[in-house]
Amino acid sequence: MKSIPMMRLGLLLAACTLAIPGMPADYQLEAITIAANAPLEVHISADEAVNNPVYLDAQGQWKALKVDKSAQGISFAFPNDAMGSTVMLLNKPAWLTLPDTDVPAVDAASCGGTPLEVAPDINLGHLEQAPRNLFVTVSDATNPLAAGRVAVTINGRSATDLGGSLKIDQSKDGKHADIILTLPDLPRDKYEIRITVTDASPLLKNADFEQVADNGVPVSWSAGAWDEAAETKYETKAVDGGRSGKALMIHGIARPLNLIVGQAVDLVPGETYVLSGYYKNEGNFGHASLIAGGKKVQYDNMPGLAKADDWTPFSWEVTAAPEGKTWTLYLRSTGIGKVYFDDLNLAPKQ
Ligand SMILES: [Ca+2]
Ligand SMILES: [Ca+2]
Repeated sequence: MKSIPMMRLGLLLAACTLAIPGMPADYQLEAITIAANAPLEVHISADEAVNNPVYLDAQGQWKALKVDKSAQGISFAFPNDAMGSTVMLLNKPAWLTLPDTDVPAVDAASCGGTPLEVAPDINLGHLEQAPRNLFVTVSDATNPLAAGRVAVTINGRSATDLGGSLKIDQSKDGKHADIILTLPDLPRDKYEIRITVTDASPLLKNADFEQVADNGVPVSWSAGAWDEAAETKYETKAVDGGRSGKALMIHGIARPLNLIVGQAVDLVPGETYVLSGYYKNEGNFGHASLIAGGKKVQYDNMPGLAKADDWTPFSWEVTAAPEGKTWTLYLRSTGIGKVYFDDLNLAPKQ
């Protein structure tokens, strides 16, 4: 009997992360988060590499950080315009471009030497023989690809655990990569192969809510209410008075209220992420959820936020379900009153 496996090649492409564990040395980033309530002078060892150091100011702009070097070590003052907390790159590589608003794209794909039509999902249909290899070329317009974080699964399991092997040839600027997957011997069956590729930019888009659409809702986010009734009344929009510039306001006015502001996020299955940011809250409501597959695959909730009159940091650790395919991050409220979010960050746990 002939072997007739059917193969489906799914390509998930994601904008991703500032910190990239396991990347090749050429594209390694070390981001430092520093919080300070009072003037602060930071001293570090003279052995640390410092090159084009930058920090994020309270307006969400990357700026040069002034650093003093001496025989005793390296020192710098906490920037005044970072307002309490900042992310710094002491060693900002020349290749890193911030901000980055595009996601990686597939340029070419082939299977066993036969070219495939390029698409996010490629259905190979019924094949006479299991192919021995898959070849995909991907590129990012703005930043290097995170080659060390390319993930390949076959029916939800790691391709390398199943005996496959992965080779990645990255261009000198890092923005193009050939991904060559040599497949293990596969018995006759139906297979889904998923290749996840990320770049070196932050994962959430418009996470500081500075870009606002005509309807008042922050760009890249969609707002609405679940379980809405005739009595439901609410307002969701970007408002002035944020921790930086504008902030997201979710204002519950009349119940029932299950208010959501969501953004699709392209995560790597099984990887653990940290959502962090700042909030203000008129009551004890407001939280975040990570949902995959219409709640069926993953529905994780951050613990509810406490009342807070001033901008207050929060963070939440959550693992993307190994069997997940598409995720949406939701900022939510169920209370009557206002909850505000600003300066969010979503990044793989280091
Ligand atoms: Ca990009
Ligand atoms: Ca802001």
